[in-house]
Amino acid sequence: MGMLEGKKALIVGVASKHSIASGIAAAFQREGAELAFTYQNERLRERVEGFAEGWGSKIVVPCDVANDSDIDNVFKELGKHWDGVDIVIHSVGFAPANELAGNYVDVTTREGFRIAHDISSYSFVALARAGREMMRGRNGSLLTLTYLGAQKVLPNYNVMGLAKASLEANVRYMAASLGPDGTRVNGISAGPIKTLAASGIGSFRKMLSENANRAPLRRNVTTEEVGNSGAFLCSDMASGITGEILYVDAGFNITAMGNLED
Ligand code: NAD
Ligand code: 0WE
Repeated sequence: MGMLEGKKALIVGVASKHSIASGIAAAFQREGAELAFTYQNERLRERVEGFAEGWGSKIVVPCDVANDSDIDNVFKELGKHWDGVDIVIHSVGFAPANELAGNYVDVTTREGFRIAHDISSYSFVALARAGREMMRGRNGSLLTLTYLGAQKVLPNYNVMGLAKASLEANVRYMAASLGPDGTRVNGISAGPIKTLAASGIGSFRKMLSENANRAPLRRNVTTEEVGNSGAFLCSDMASGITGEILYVDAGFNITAMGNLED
């Protein structure tokens, strides 16, 4: 029997087959979960509907997380299909592109800071509040995706590092708030993966090879590996884990320096 048999999961953040959310969806389907999806805008609608069908789901709802009524509407729509929700996956992050290149102090603006924190961190607690009643008392769990840039300085990650630091604190405050409902809240800090969100980043290829060379496993991680770890964290196998950030990064975060092999 699958690890997520009988669980109903909402997945926010599928944009392509390379999305981390797609790796999560594939693992969740394999483990027996029933799935529902959101898409950010009309441009992504048909694509996400097609993916959903492939994962055996007919529940596909629009949701721009910048919009309060979109967030409320997601759970209204889910209520038409399901009597409750067990899992919410938040795999969304955004900052204006011009803030993700160049010297941090020079390129960071009030508006870019606001947008990065709104889309990448506030949206997680907003989804949790909108879904709270449907999740209560089901041993449910919420999961978000974060990055090492929350904890350590990395070139060009800039204001996204602050937004991810906020998101990781959000995981802890949400875990304390929702614990009495029986709902767990965790994050996965994934190593770098070539997704759409990474495709606009100059020198991402170089980052990937530097990462692989320094990581204890001497390689990068895949969306499948992040999906499998997500399935564990959202399953009853992880019933004692909440407020935690789990690194799924081939061990990169434990190192202080690259290995000295050429
Ligand atoms: P992706 O581009 O496939 O996914 C990002 C998603 O965010 C897209 O589906 C996009 O539609 C959605 N999104 C952005 N703004 C939104 C809005 N206003 N409303 C609704 N949805 C919105 O890229 P990904 O790498 O799969 O990113 C998923 C998560 O993983 C992000 O939080 C990212 O920060 C995190 N992450 C990525 C990496 C990496 O190297 N790719 C590493 C660690 C963490
Ligand atoms: O969290 C991320 C991606 C964040 C992201 C990416 C974009 C590109 C397109 C947020 N907003 C935008 N806005 C856009 O317009 N990652 C962990 C992947 C990533 O992004 C980086 C990285 C890594 C790794 C940006 C700079 C440096 C390293």
